[in-house]
Amino acid sequence: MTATTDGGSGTVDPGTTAASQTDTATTATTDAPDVMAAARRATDLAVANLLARQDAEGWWKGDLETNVTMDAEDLLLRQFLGIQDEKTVQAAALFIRGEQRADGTWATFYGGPGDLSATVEAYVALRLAGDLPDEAHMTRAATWVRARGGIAASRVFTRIWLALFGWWKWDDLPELPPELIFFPKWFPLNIYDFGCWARQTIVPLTVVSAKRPVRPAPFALDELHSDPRRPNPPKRLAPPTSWDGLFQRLDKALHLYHRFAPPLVRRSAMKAAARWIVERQENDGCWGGIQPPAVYSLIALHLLGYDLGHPVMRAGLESLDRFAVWREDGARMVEACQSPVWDTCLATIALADAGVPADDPALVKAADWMLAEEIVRPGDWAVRRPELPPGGWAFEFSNDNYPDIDDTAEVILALRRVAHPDRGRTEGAIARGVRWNLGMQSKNGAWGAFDADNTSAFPNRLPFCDFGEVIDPPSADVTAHVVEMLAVEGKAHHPRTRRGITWLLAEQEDNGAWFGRWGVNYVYGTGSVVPALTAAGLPGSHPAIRRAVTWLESVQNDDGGWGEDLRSYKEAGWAGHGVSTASQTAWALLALIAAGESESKATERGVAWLAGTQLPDGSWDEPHFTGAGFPWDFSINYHLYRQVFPLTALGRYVHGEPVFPTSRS
Ligand code: R01
Repeated sequence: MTATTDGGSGTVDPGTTAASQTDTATTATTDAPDVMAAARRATDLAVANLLARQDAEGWWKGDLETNVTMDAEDLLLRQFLGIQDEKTVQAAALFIRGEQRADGTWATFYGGPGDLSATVEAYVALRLAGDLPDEAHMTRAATWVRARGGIAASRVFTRIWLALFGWWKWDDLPELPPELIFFPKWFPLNIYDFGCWARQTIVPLTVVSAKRPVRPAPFALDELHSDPRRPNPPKRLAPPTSWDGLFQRLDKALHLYHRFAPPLVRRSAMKAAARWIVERQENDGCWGGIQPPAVYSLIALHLLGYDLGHPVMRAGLESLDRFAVWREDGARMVEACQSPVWDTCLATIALADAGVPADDPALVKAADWMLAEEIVRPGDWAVRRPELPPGGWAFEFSNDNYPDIDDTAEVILALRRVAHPDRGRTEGAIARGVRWNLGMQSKNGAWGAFDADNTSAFPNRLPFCDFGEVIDPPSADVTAHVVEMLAVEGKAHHPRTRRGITWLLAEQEDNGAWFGRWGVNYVYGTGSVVPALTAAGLPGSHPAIRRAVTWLESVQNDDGGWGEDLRSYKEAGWAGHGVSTASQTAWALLALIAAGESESKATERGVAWLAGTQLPDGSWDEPHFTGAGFPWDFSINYHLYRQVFPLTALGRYVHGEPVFPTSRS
């Protein structure tokens, strides 16, 4: 039996996923007692597997797999600074070569289409590592790139990297001046209008693109232009009355400004940007716990005169090495960021809901570690909420400037499941986290990931911002996690919780699902919202929940599992459709169980799929990417999702709804 991949509309081509399908045949006709027995066995195996993966310090962390632009940009940075060493370069090249597909391209997620920017960057990285343009794998890549419009058609970030080496003209890139740093926080396009990940990337890039450095490369790249004599064919401007046309003309004005900017203003803008960047370096040397800002901050500071021996630079460069995962085959993979807090709270929830006692040493140790990770000082979020006292959690090891609302909600839900001996300490941390999350509610009643009211339409309009998300508006998945947490904290009737619920109910799609901003996709959104609504007291019979159940049942695969292809972010027909995966099956089950459907046929078949696809060591395989960094543009395979979510779903199937030993509700 194979999974349903037909999106149910004429626009999809199920044939294109055939190659990536895994054969996970399970029986759909098992009796309920057998399913329960299989679920118990699977739960015990999965608990043992997860417990064995806990670090001695109490945290869990799965690899965070993204795509080869991370690895390529890491090599390009080393080349630019002149600090490349042969071992690193060759290990990275080994990884990049291993990710290339038969058609010569690189994708940004498993089974995805070739991505022009990723293919250009990977190709250049391999050339830096010594691969020659006439080798078969390189020719295949270059031919494909030329057919797709060449370098000129790649994203702005890719062309900035190429400009650093003289492979692209700085003047042929959109402008974003460093004077942006002077815009007050009420002015359109001030840096706090950008989502925090984009803000941290853009501030150093304004410095780099004002400096326009060129460090000539050891080879030319003509083979990546569709027409090497005209590397940048002119594009037609949109009419001046359209948003696109308006911002294209703004960009022309900014190019003019680049030539005539008063040197004094420029110099003080550069200085302000440098100060802003240095102030945001974390104790472990990184920036925001994510790789791209670190890479661009190091280049910007270097251009502003920080030599490689400067403590800021030294710590920054050392922090980059910690993003590298060395694999058994000698390949070196660069993580975009690391997820220890997120993985630890999700693992704690999974183990507790699977019946591990609340005072088990493993859970107490995890709680101890999470308590020590609490962030007790203000960060960039305070620009919009200056009166709000701090108290929350970030996703990564070191990211004190950017706690996020999602992690804070889930950490509280995890801490509530543990009987930590220091009750006062736990209560204090939870109380501060609840207060912080309540205060971070956006005007519309919902919650974004890092900031309140980060909803300006302008950043996305800039020609500079042609990749990913650059703002952080409220989403259904984050809002659901906050609502669930507030309900468990006895605040289901708090006016802010009620506004969140109202927003969620209004946000439900016509088909009964909710959009998944940080997980793929409607299965994640629906799997987050339904348990939140029922935790807040909505009965399983509520029409919104009935419609969600009907939708989930309508997209269940023939094999009993659920899966959703990343193309659901682009084509409506793919909503809820794709090869069954462990994490997505678990999300659907979490919704069904919360809706009171534990004994339904759909739930039983889903549980049977999980039990039937579990590996002998208690884990699951999951090559498909089910995490979203930016919908479609930047996808994440969280390597622990395949473990924590199935275990949570199985645990709730076996033991019923979660228990909160210390809850006040
Ligand atoms: C990136 C980039 O690499 C990147 C890396 C990580 C994130 C955002 C949010 C969270 C927290 C975790 C990681 N939660 C809300 C998620 C919960 C599941 C975002 C981006 C790429 C390009 C640019 C990330 Br430009 C900037 C950063």
